[in-house]
Amino acid sequence: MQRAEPQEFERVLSSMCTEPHPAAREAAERFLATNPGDPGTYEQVARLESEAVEMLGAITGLSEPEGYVTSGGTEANIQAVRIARNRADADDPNVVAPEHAHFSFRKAAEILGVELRTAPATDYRADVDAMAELIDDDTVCVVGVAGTTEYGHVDPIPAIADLAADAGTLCHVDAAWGGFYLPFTDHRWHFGHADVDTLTIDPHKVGQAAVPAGGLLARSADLFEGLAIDTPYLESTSQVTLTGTRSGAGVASAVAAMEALWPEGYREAYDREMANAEWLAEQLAARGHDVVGPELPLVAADLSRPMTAELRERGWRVSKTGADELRVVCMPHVTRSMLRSFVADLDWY
Ligand code: 0PR
Repeated sequence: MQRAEPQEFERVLSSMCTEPHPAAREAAERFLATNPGDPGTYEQVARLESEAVEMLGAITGLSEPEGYVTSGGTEANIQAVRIARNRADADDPNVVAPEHAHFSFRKAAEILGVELRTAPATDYRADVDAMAELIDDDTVCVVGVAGTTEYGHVDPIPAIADLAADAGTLCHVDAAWGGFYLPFTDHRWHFGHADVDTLTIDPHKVGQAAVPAGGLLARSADLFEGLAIDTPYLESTSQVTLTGTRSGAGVASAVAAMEALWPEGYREAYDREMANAEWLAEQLAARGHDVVGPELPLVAADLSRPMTAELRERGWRVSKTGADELRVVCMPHVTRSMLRSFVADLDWY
């Protein structure tokens, strides 16, 4: 059998994953056979997980962070909804989110038997008044997105947190993708800026850790209590995670990446990727395309005709928004010279 190789990143413009930092790659390999799901047995990786949570807390304005390294943003969002559902005493629980909330909330709703109510957005951002209209006595959680999947926009998190507080529900922020960019912007998005209860931030996206390494944080330990399941035969007697055996490689690589990059390396990445996104937006606008953003390093553009198929023929991995716009995610592996040859290919058609 031929040795299989992963894809090259040189034409990947559609992904929210990226080449891991070299230190993250090395740490992942060292911890491949460890299981943070059994902290009594795998003590070193359990300690590393505490370090990961500490560092994620530093990034998100939380001085005594509670949380764990999830399998990704999907698990973190499911667990945030689970926390909210279990904590509330609602007969027919619902979650209120903007329409652009990631599809993982639809999975959460289905699995947990919670109704997902989505409100229309204005200018690609959550419309707080429209969200307010959907809240009732059975609302258990109000969601804001800090770095949307399709456009990279940031919802007005303080206003959403106020809405949640007024309704007596939890406020969850999904910063799965945006969380490692936002510290270098003026946006108000984290625990230190608003009464946020839970937050998703994924090291395996902009954090440059190996896959799988997502992150779920909570303002206080009691929020996790409602998730605890007894694990009688393990040395640790309860578990709050969704999965059992978990990736020690993900945990170790998250710590290694954050130690190497927080904060200066991430700041440099933000500056570089934002400059690339702005450059691409200008190039597309100069060619007469309607461009959305960039608010964070993600550009969406309504090309005069659909070209995704031709671009894919030429090896580009590009994605589309729900409204059929071209969507380019300027991740760390996306260089200016890649974008130059991408634009040259667009001109060719
Ligand atoms: N929340 C937000 C805001 C996201 O953008 C994503 C994923 C998630 C949650 C879920 O995270 P996990 O995929 O880690 O569970 N956003 C990307 C998307 O759905 C994920 C992705 C990553 C897609 C790499 C493609 C790809 O190559 O588009």
